[in-house]
Amino acid sequence: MPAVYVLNGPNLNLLGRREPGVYGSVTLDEIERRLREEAGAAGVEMTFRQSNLEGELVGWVHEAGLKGAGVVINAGAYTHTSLALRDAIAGSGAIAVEVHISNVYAREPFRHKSMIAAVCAGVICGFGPTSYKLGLAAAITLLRERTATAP
Ligand code: CA2
Repeated sequence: MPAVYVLNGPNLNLLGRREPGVYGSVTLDEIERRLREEAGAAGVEMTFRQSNLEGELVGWVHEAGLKGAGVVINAGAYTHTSLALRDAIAGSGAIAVEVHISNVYAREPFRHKSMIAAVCAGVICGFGPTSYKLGLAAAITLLRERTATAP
């Protein structure tokens, strides 16, 4: 059964409780619930985690890679700063999809640069919680393509 890790970075535990004007009113628990429905319907095993610690996220990327799982990652502010996460994604061999709730390109210039985008298969941003659903669908599609073309 294909597996996908959905990883969330710093402060995303505050979703739906603070700054609703920027990030909306849907909580991270509700995003997890919606994704579990999607993953279940697709026959995919989903692991959903959040951490405010860079090293913990790095460890989970390694874990996903060792299991041959895909990764959907909203790295939060670490997106723009973390060489460690970039190296972890590149080194893990995992198929990774970067997602963001907000349209980072419509925001401050410091959010226009992603440290991890180049080592991800692609980036989805600006669709609110739907970014996660699109990211999961992309990761599942890529995992299935990889399996279909494996020697
Ligand atoms: O739009 C996204 O998903 C972001 O990854 C969210 C990050 C931000 O640093 C990125 O540039 C874009 C921030 C996550 C913090 O989430 C909060 C939610 C509610 C209240 C405060 C922070």
